[in-house]
Amino acid sequence: MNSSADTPGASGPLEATLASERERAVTVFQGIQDEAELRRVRATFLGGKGSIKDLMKQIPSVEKERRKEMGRSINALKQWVEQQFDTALAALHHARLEQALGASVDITWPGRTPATGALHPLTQVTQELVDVFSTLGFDVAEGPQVDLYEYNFDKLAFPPDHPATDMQDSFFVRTDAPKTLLRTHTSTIQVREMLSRKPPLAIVSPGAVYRRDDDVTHSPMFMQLEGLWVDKKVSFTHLRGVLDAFAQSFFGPEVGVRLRPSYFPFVEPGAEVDIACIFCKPWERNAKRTAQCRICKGSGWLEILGCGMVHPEVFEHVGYDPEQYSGFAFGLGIDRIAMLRYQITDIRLLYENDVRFLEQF
Ligand code: FA5
Repeated sequence: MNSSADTPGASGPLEATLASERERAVTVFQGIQDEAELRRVRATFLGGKGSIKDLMKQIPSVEKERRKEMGRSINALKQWVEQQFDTALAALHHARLEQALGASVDITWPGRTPATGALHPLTQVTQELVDVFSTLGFDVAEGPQVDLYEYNFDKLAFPPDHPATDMQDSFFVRTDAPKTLLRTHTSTIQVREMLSRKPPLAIVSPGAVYRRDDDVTHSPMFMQLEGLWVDKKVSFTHLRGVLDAFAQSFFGPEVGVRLRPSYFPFVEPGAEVDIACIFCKPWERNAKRTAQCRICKGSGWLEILGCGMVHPEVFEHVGYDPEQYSGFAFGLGIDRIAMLRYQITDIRLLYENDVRFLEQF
């Protein structure tokens, strides 16, 4: 045993306390399994109310010539206690480490998959759509979600009394001049691109749009992808060719496309586009399955977008010569495409951010 502490002769009560505290320090830390308990015991010696403080306080009562020696002995005791404590603490840490290293690990257990994020289904579909149209030669254009009323309606040849221009249908930001609103469709990009570029141009533009709609297939905020191709001698046949190529590349090579006449103020002629139902697959000629299909309601067709040849009045509004140039435009609902692809029956699921839903994609 190290006896760096002076062993005082038991010539007085102070010396007796020093000797007994020294003995106590040898045994008292042994066998303690808990670090907090070790520290509590240490404080009984070295704390503010510990025995060593007490001993210090008693020095003035010792004869003058022995005070120095007493001070040294108390300091030696202090070091001795620290030493005992450090040894006990190191032993405790060592025992804990041994225990941790000794614990057996079953390496046959399946690993825990770390939670990873993923792209939102609408982002995935948007990226795929952009990929398909990029392959067909379209650039990607972007524009603001708050835009001029003029670009959203007037330049696209909407008559002033068209129901879509009503405050009931659109979210207005400014109702005084210049009127601004949350764009109700991505067709604003047609105007912006044509005002800023000379033809020829071929662009697609995905983005969020807003309308006062809210039910299982209509959301107040939703996503559209606009397409526009302007050049000399662009014809309806080109439009048809691009739509066929897109549908077959995106939905599968068997999927047919049909166009039905429709009206949009900024195209002439205009059409609504259906694809053959990708759920009952009418091209496989299983009439019974098609008749019972709940998705296409037995028709064999699903509506996916609106399109048409750019109206000459729109060309005039953006400074293109309609005698020289022609073009086609289309606008598809990205939410609708995502709902078809993943068989989602309520559009609101796409905007609720429920991880239990989103982690399926
Ligand atoms: C338009 O918005 C036209 N701008 C499309 C267009 C562009 C036509 C270029 C011709 C030339 P429409 O209002 O039909 O058209 O909307 C297009 C698609 O957006 C719809 O087919 C539908 O899939 C989707 N859509 C419309 N309203 C909502 C809504 N509230 N929630 C989700 N999707 C919607």
